[in-house]
Amino acid sequence: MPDEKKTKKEEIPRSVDPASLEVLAECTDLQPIGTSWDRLKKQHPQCGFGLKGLCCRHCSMGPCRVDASKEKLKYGVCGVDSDTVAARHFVRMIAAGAAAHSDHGRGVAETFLAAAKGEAKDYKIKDQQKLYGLAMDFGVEIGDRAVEDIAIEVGEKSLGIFGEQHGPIPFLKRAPLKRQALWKEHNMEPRGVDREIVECMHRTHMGVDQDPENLMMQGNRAALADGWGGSMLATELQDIMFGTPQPILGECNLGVLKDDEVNVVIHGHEPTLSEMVMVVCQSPEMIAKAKAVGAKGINLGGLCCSANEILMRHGVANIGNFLQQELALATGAVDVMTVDVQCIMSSLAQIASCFHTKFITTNYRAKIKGAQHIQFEEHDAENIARQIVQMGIDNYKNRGVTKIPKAKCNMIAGFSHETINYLLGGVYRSSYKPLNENIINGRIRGIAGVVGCNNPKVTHDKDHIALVKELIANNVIVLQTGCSALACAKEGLMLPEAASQFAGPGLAEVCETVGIPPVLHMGSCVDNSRILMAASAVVKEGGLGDDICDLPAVGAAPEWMSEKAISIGQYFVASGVYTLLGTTFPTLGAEGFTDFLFNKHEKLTGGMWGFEPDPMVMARKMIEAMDGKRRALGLDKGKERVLFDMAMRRELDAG
Ligand code: NFS
Repeated sequence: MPDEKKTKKEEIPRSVDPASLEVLAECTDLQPIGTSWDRLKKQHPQCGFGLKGLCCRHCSMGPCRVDASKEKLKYGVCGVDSDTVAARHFVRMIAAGAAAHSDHGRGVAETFLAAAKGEAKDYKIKDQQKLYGLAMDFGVEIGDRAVEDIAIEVGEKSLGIFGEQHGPIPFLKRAPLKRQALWKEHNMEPRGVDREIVECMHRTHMGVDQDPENLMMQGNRAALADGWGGSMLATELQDIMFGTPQPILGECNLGVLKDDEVNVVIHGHEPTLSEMVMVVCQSPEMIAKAKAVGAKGINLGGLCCSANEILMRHGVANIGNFLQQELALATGAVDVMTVDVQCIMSSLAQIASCFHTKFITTNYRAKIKGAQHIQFEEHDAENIARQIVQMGIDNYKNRGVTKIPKAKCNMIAGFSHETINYLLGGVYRSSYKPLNENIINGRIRGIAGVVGCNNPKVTHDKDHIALVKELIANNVIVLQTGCSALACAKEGLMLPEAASQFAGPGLAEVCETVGIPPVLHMGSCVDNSRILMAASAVVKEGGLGDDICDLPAVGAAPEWMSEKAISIGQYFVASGVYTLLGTTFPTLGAEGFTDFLFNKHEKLTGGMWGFEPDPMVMARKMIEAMDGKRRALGLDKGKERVLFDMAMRRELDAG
């Protein structure tokens, strides 16, 4: 049996964020439900088998606890061993994560198609160039056709990709040629994400696929169908409808809530409603209504990835990341909060009921007991948004005492991969060449993608910040999304001046020359697909090998908690990136399978998983891996290497 003492956590500080600590100190009146930290404490000791991936409840002969190190528990009732139990569980996590991203993507595709057909009049095509780019990806004729016609065909093709039966899905072509060949060779090219997820569920059903490595072939396909499919589609279509992000100034942390304005808060993931709420909050008519009830105006703020979406496109204030959703309500200052899908704590309706807050669910997929449901319909988007904002205005007068912390921080968000291209190369010569040159000459040691959630098992935001600070101090440029991005933004790492304050001399010099922070906010979690695009662009620029696995690039999710993080990590691993999790790793009880993920997988895709709970050690492992890639590229010799320009390439080809 798992040792109780070992699973019992010592008390650790709940957060490093002063605003969160301030609200937590006052949070004594949320009983019986409390905060996630309170509930985690009550859950201790947590199930040791579950923690290590050794609990199987896929059939009613179980639940079985299967542990190879215990004679009695070597096999489940059906004969399954620990490696297969852990592998099945891991593949199901990938399937669930991929489903979440991709069902979001499908919702966006449906709104996009309705907008193109004129059935969702409140949405427009904002980025025509990107639409044309997508049309070319899908083989949709452009010619002199009307934008709407092209958009309809692109929308239909996009929707079709989710259910694509034969594959490979079209965005795989965006990867470096060598990567595409590797996927083909290993039969890893995904079909549509729907099909890959169904196959994950089939293979992990009792008595089907019992070979952990074969199971992971399917896990890889499903994850790739997410990263290069569902998630990438979500990002592309959102950019076309709402605009491709460009660097923009924003504010973050609980201190953005306002005492004298109506606070409207949106939480969740899908930007279709939040974009409309933003439009409505800015309308003179609604502002006048807010003033009529004694408020100075309407203050819109976001939480989690909904926040990232409207922050990076419009600079809308960002209240906080995953562990701050309960704290936002606990300030007593939220007049209305809407939630759509994903990462919404089940406690919110109860916490809202401790205050005057109206708590509204908006997606039929995600209803919550105790919440009011207002179904969001794309064809009536603005009206529904107006109804929600009006509820906030009407509720303003019911506010009791508020406890809004002062702490907030400026940040720059909105670094899409197109913007990075443009910033680095300039308007006439947008290119990743300056980035590649600076990696080659050693000013920049490598690229890290640091992403993912918060988890109350570790001190809120601490590991994100410690890891990212250590990386930039060692001249590693950091690309971020999701709640990790928000953690570092609150620490001031997403400001240009962070370069001189925190970055090593080489990285600081590059950032100061270009005018960017050393830590770049690339968006929400579906926007991890932007990091895939950036990595592919760096490979294509030349001089750093010919596949993603050749790059000095590493991924990490130090405070992860969601199944989406597993899907994201797996599509990075399948794309050739060494990717580390912090906090915990869900297969550690299954030695053979974990060894496959942490070591042997590299032979398959050039990428593998790692686990390291200490952020400083994690940084060291990431830097060592980057240095290893630099050595393999011959970049450790210290001599200036010359990037091949077109003339030199032609000469080479002729020779
Ligand atoms: Ni990503 Fe965004 Fe945050 Fe984690 Fe949840 S909000 S989609 S899953 S917790 S980063």
